[in-house]
Amino acid sequence: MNRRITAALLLALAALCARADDGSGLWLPADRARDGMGTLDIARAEVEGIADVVFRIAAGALPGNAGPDGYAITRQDGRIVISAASPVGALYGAYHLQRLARTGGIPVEPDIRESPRYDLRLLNHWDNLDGTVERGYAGHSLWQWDELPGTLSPRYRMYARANASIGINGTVLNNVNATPQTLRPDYLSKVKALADVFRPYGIKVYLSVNFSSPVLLGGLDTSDPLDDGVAAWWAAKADEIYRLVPDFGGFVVKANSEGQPGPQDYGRTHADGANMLARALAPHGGIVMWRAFVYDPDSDDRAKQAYDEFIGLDGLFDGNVILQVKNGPVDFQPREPFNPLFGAMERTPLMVEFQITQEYLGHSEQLAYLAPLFTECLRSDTYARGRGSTVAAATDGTLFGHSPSAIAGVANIGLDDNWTGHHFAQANWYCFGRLAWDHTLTSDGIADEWLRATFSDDDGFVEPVKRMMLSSREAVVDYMMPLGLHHIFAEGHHYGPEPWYERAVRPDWSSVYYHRAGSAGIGFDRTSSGSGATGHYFSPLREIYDDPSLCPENLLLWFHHLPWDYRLANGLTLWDNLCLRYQAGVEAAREFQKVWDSVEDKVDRQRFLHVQERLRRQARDAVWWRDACLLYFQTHSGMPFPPGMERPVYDLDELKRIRLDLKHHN
Ligand code: BDP
Repeated sequence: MNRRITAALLLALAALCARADDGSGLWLPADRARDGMGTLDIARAEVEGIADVVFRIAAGALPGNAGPDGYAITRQDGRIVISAASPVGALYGAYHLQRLARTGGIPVEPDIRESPRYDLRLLNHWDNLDGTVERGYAGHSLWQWDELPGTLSPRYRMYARANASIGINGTVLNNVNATPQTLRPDYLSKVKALADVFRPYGIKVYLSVNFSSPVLLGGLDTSDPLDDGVAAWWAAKADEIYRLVPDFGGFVVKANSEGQPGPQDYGRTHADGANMLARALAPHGGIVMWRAFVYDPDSDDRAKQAYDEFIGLDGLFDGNVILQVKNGPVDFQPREPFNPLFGAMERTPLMVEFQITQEYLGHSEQLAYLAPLFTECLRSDTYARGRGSTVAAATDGTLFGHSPSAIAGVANIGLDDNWTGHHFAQANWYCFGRLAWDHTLTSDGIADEWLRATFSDDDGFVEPVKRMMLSSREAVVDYMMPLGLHHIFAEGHHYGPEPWYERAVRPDWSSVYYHRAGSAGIGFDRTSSGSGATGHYFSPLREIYDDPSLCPENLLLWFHHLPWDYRLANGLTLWDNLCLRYQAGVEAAREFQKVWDSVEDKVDRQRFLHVQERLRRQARDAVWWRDACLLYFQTHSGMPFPPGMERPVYDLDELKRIRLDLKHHN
């Protein structure tokens, strides 16, 4: 081949490669730190080339009560000074500086003082020891259990770095549906190896434990929390763990929930179970995060169960127990009201559990930026102590004074090159960390930061794409389950619609249990004349939720069963409103495609095509959702589609035959 042509080809190839990005770098610049470095050296490496920085670490380096993670960034004699009480605080300061450099620049005279709102900012991995991930949509588990502890994947340190850069300081390595094997000595040595990699980044490891471990692993004949032998078994196990991992964080426990064992198997309470484990960890400074995700097939309303089971236990938990409560009373739906346990258990520390992995929001196929969902919950006013008693205040220690305060997010991270499957799902990992650090940050501000650091600092890219992100969660709500509808997903995979699903093994796993559509109307009556769940909220919320004319429309069918011709504020019937919301969702998803195409020349080819392909699917699946739900609900309402609504393109029977390939979705 002619040399000049070869050279030209090579140049073209190089240009193409430069425009390719697999997303593995996340929001971070190239890593200058190396394996084996201590925290302060990492901090130095992170700011190398960014500014002339001096670190000042001293117990009293910061005014007031900034805590070990706080930092200040100022300038003195021309140099940037990062002051902190601990090396980890300095590292957070370094990441702050790095973020500024990537998102608009470091101010000439910085006067930054930061300390996190929550003490413990945790990811929960639902990773199994066999490498699968429950509700994971980004490939297999990051943890290579077979190779540990001998081989350390380079991704472990990258993972720690990414987390530290957004303030996450703890990780629960394994699934809440925990196998007892995790606590075997060989697995504990693997856990130690991971903890050693994470430690310089300020990240502690935690484990989910199976409550029956004394029987299943220890060979005891009971796991009764009030049995001395059982308590001794756990105490010895805790000693063994702390010998390997002196800064081990503690346990997460899913007990008496979805078939998992727990103290109720022995006629004991959640408090009995949690306290027994807490006493095993207390001498070492560890904590128990006891989950409140419980529901019973016999209960008349799944949304009431956690409250009913836990409210009477307030004040009975040991000081190192935190109750880990999902944001809503059912299960990570696209929209739920906040869980009424928040604010209601004054004498027990509660933490919010969010789900970052989009089990119910389109997996890693669909773009749904979750900061609006997270902030909606955190800023909801519980009215526990009058106005301003937000979920955030009730959990961050300010309202009731509990410490440590904590928050958790179920991770969306896997072995995929880009970590999270969808490039935009990285933003959900990112925004969870940022909000755990400071829940007063805005969805807009976080999206802005993330886009600039991850894609491009060009306003022509950032502005339209940010608008798309900010409207994406509401779009998903609209085309999946608007007006307070919830849990009308297909059996098994929770990706597509199946509002006609009624033959579940338990009624509360079917869709009809939740929407209750019939000729008389649609929605779940949770008012004082229905299941009474509205009574779990403080006044004035209970009255507001109880009255359909006061209830926020976006929660209407969560709390009310209403006739199809019920009139909403806009004067249109409930049926017409439902139709138009579904339609609006479809239109929004189509708009995302146009927005993305409009920034084609501002994004590298690889990520552009990847996102373009996913958005195409999102628009298609939005139509699937709209048609499935509306055609099915129409069999109950018997009402025509409103004139302005686009007509369904599918037949109901055709949609009922769809079976998804679960390999990609579960
Ligand atoms: C549900 C998931 C299930 C989890 C459960 C939990 O479908 O896989 O095990 O939550 O949080 O949303 O325990």
